[in-house]
Amino acid sequence: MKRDRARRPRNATLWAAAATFATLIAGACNGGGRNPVAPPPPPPPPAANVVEVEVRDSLFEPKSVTIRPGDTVRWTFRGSVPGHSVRAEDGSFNSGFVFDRDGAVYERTFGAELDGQTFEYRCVSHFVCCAMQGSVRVGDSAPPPQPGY
Ligand SMILES: [Cu+2]
Repeated sequence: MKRDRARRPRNATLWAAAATFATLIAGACNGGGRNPVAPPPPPPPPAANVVEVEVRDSLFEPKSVTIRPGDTVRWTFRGSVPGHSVRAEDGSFNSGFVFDRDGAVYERTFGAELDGQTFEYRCVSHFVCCAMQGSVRVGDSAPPPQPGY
């Protein structure tokens, strides 16, 4: 039968050829003889992060932060005079006057959909007198802020 002939070559030459072919195929498939172990899975994406900004009397420190998409910015009051705020120039976020005591916090998460955007913000009380302003750049492709932010 045709099927039997394909399975059992009739002589040693055919067996040798078959063995050589099998070795070549195996080598091609497992990287030339290395142990054929599956590659490790890709590393998980880095966990979302909290980036700290201090709200001091008349300034934000650091003034500008660059974060990864999905990160949260946490503004923490470390001043002595209450009455500060964090208000985005585009209106997308506004803390109100939450910084009424040392350690008071306002947080905002900048999701993946904001990748590549820059958010400039101000303290509404101390923008004119003290240029109390800052910026959040989401992702490395986000443009630099306007001067002063
Ligand atoms: Cu202020």
